[in-house]
Amino acid sequence: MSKVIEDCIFCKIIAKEVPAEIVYEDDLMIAFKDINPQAKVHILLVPKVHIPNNLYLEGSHKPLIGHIILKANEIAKKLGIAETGFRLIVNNGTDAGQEVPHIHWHLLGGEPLGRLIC
Ligand code: D5M
Repeated sequence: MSKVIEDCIFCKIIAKEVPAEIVYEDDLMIAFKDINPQAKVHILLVPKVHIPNNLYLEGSHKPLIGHIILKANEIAKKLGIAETGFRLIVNNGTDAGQEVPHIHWHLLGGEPLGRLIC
């Protein structure tokens, strides 16, 4: 069981203290529907360990990151958005608009998403 960080909404979802529409879960991560979807399909992929954002990742997290990125493919297939395409996004810090300081990957798809400048 991961340590619940007080006031972290994602830690509370992981601890089942706050409900969420979970689409996948294992020992390392959880995936659930975003409460404020920005696309037809909008899933958040969240490690169970509390890591605030990308800057806090360490070498020891490499297997965890690989696991989450590969699970994104599986979840995209399961939800029927793999063939038409999807986007994986991580917001880091204030300028990126990160609201929840527990690292997470946004998995977006199910409709044309528009083109990003970068
Ligand atoms: O994205 C944080 C995302 O987390 C944002 O799209 C809303 C979502 N969110 C916040 N609270 C919840 C709960 N309780 N359930 C599901 N989704 C939630 P960021 O990249 O930090 O801006």
